[in-house]
Amino acid sequence: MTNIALIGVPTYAGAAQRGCQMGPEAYRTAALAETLSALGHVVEDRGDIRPGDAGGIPHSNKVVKNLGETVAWTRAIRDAGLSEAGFPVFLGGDHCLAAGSISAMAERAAREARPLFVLWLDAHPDLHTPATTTSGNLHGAPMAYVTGAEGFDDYPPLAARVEPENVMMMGLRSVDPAENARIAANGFEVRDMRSIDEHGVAAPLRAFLERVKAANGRLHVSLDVDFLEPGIAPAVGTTVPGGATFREAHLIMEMVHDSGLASSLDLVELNPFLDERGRTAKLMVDLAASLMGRKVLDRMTRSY
Ligand code: NNH
Ligand code: MN
Ligand code: MN
Ligand code: MN
Repeated sequence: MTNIALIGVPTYAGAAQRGCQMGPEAYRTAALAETLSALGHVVEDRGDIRPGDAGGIPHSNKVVKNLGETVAWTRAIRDAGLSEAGFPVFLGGDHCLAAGSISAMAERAAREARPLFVLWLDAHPDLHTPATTTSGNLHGAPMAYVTGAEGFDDYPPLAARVEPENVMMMGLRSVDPAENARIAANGFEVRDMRSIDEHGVAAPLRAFLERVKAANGRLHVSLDVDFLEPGIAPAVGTTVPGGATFREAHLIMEMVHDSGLASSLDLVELNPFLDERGRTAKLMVDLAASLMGRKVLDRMTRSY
């Protein structure tokens, strides 16, 4: 039994288009709390948080969009994460959310003198800085921030950074040149879609989980909807063909559950405006349920 806190983060500040701000309500409508409660967990819905004051940070510059707003969200999300004692599930909202959630979890881990590991499930590495982004969308930047890249002077200072070698990225298939350079220069463990196609998800994930365990680490899972094949998860503004299958995604969640190592989760980039009869929201809820212990024989209880 785990004490789970649902933290709604209705932001679209980092995304290219509106809609992600409806994500938390879509997860509630898809019965996330009830589904996790049925597994025997104690689930509390904290409701939605709000961004604080942007405090003089310009809203945008020539390239970067919604900078002040994103920074204000980052601070609010981090504070919300720091005040949780249990297992927080951050309901996005776009992936700029991870700047706050992961920095909070890294700080919590550091207080226990433990390292934070991150399992990053995404078509994209989100390794831009405000200086390298070409889209200007800050959902493309949280991983660079939490690993201590330069150029985030307007963001809250990091209490603890995540070591790039403690990050495993799975499912990458859309990487910009500046991000590629950052991957090459730092020690991120990358299992891109080519690698998954050749070797599957189980062996590399098992090895990663062993590393987390050996280091007595905490583990944060960040699940971007676009990790998944667009045919099964259409509700995201940045679909990329060739995504993870239903089977791969569930296997990852089940293996992480069996490891007993996960301590926090992001569900990000769901854009309910783009969904088909709630199927993506329901799939994300089912993946969260697999992460929290639902078994394979129980999971096919509804159709999408
Ligand atoms: N790298 C692109 C950008 O900076 C795409 C980022 N979009 C995402 N990331 N959805 O997960 O805009
Ligand atoms: Mn992302
Ligand atoms: Mn993505
Ligand atoms: Mn983008």
